[in-house]
Amino acid sequence: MIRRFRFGNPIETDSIPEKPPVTEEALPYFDVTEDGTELRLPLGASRVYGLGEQVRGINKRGWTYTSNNSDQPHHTETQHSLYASHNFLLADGLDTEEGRLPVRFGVYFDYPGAVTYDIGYTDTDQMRISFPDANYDAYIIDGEGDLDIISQFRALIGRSYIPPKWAFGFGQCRWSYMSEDEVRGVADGYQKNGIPLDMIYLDIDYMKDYKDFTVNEETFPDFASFVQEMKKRHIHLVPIIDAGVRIEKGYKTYEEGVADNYFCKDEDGKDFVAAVWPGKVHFPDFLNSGARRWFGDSYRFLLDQGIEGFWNDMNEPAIFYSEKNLKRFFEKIESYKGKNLDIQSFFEMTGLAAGLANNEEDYRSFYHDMDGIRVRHDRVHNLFGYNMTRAAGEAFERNVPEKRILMFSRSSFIGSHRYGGIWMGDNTSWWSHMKLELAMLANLNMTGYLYTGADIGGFGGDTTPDLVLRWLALGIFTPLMRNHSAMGTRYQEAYRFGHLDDYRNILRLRYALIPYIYSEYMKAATENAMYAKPLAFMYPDDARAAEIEDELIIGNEILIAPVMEQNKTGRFVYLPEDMRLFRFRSADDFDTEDLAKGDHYVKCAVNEVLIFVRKGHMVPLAKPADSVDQIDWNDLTWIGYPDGKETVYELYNDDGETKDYDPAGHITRIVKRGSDL
Ligand code: MIG
Repeated sequence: MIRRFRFGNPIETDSIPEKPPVTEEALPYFDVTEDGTELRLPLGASRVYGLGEQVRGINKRGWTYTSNNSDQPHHTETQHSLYASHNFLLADGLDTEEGRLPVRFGVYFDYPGAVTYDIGYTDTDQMRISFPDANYDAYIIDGEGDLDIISQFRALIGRSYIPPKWAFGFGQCRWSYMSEDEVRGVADGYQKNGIPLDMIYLDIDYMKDYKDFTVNEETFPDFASFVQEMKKRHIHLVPIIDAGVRIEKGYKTYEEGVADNYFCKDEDGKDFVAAVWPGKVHFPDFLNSGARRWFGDSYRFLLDQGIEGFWNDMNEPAIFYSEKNLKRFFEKIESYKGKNLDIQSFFEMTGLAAGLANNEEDYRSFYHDMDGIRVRHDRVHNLFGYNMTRAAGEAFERNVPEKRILMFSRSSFIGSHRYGGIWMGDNTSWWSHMKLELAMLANLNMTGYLYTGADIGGFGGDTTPDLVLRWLALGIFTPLMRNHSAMGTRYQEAYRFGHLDDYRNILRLRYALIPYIYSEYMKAATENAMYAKPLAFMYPDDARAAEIEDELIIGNEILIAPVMEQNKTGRFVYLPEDMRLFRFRSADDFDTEDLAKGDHYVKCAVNEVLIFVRKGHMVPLAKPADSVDQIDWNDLTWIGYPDGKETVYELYNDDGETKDYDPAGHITRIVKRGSDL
C-alpha cells in the first residue's frame, strides 16, 4: 500500500509518472517538526537501506548523507554526497513496542533540492531527515516484506531502463583513446588475444575542442566508416557527451542554443557562463522541455554516423569555475600579496583555489525556465543530470522508436532510471572500492537503477594486475561491465598484464553467463524486481544474513561472494541455505562442492570465480563467444543443484534490439530432472 502525503507546495520533479492522490491523513511513523522541515524516527534495532548511490555499506545506519549531486572523485567513507540523489529509504526491524511503528516501511521523498539523512549519526537511536524548506511529497510504502515494499516502490516510479542486448557484453574505456589508431590497437589487444569485447568507449578527446556533437577530424578522419569498421568486428563505439556547451562563434550547438534561448540564465537574464573541459560553456536548460527536445535531437549527429550508445558526463553539473567566482578569487588573492602570511591566512589562500570548482555560490547564481516558471538552480540542483538523460531518452523514443539505444549517465535522480543506467563515477583503484560497488549495487537496484556498474580496475590511481582480475570477477555479474581508467594512470586493459589466460578465462565466463544475466535482468526490469539483492531481503528470518555486506544474491538462483582483499587465496562465506559451490577456472573448467547452510572458509585463487547455486535451482551456460551477438542461445549447458524434484528455470530471450519485452512471448520454461544436471 502506498500513501502520498503533501507538505507545502512542491516543485514538480517528474520522478513519478502516475501519482496516487494526496491523502489528508497525517504522516505516519515520523515525528514532524512544526515547520515541516525535519522528520524524526526512533530507530530501535532496525536496519536502514536505500539512498542508491552513496558512500558506506548496504545498511546505511551510522552516518549522515546528503542528497546533493556532486562531482566528487573521492569516494571515501567520510563523504556525504556522490553524483546522485535517490531519496528512497527502507527501514526494517523497527521497534514496535510503542505500538505506532510497523516492523518495516519504505519512504520516498519527492524533492529536488538538498535533503539530509542523519541515520543514527547525531543520536545513535534516531533518524533525522531534514529539508531546506517544507515543500515535498512523501510516499509511505507498507508491505509484506522488504522485496514487496521495493517492488511496490519500483512500480510507482516506473519500469527501469532496458539497454540493447549487446550492452551486456564487456566494454573497455580509457580517458582517452586519442585516435582511430589507438582504438584499433585496443580492439586488436582484445581480439588477437581471444578476449571477448563488445564496446570501446570514446572519452572527451574524440571531440573537436570538447564540443558536443563534433568529431575531431584529424584524429578520427572518417568517423562514420570507422564506426562501421568496428561494427564489422562486433564492437560498438560509445562516445561521451558532456553537459556544458562550448562558447564559440559558428559552433552549431552553441549558436542554436543562444538563438532559441535554451541555455540557463544568470541573475541578469544573460546566458550563464561556467568553465568545464571545453573552456567557457553555457549549460543547456534541461529543465525546459523545448531545450530538452533540442539537445536530445542533437544526438542525431552521432546516431546518423552509426553510433548506438552514449554516456552522459559532468551533469551534476560539474563547474571548474565561473567567471564571477574567478574574478572574486583574483581580487582576494591579490590582497595576500606582499603580506606576511601567517599559517592561517596561508591555508585560507590555498583553500580559495580549491574552492573554485563546484562552488555552492555558483549553483545559486543561475536560473532555469521550467516551462514558464523561473527557478534558481540550487532549488532543483539534483534534477539536472536526470533531465539531460531524459532529453536523450525522449529523443531516442521520437527519432528511433523501434530501437534500443545504450545510455547511461554519471549524475542521476529517481526518474532517470526510466531513460538510462548510471555508472558509479570516479572511483579509485582501491580494494575498498570493490566493496563499495557491491553495496551500491544493492542500494541502486532498490531505487530502479538496474543497468549499473563501477569502473572496473578503478578509475583514479594506478591499479594492479590482481585488482583488475578480482574486480573482473565481481564485474562479470554487473549488467554494466566496463573497465575504465583516468588519464595519467597505469593502463589496465585486460591484455596488459601477462597471465593472459586468466583474464581471457574470466571474460569468457562472463559471456557464458550472459543468457543468465540477461534473463535475470529482463525479469527484474519487467517485474519491478531487484537483480542484485542483499541477503537480508531474501532471508528475512535469518539474523546472520541480515548483516552480510560482502555477498549478494544475483538474480534468483545464485549467490556471489567475491574476494575483495589483496593477497588472499580464499575467504569466509556465510550461506543462508544449502548451496552447491561451482569453482570456475574457465567457463568449461570447474569443480563443485556441496556446502550446508552456515559458515565456511572457501578457497578462491586469484584466477578463480565462485558461484554458489541455491538448492533446487539451475543456471544456463552458453559456449563462450567473442561478442554478445555470437552467443548461441540454442546451445546451452546447465549447472545446478537438484533437490530430488524437477528443477525449473525461466529463460528469457528476445532479439535484444526492439522493444517488445512481453515476458509471455519471450520466456521458455526449462525443466530438468536431477540426473540431467
Ligand atoms: O573531469 O571525461 O567521471 O569517467 O573519464 C573529469 C573525462 C571528466 C569524469 C568522468 C570520467 C571521465 C572524465 N570525466
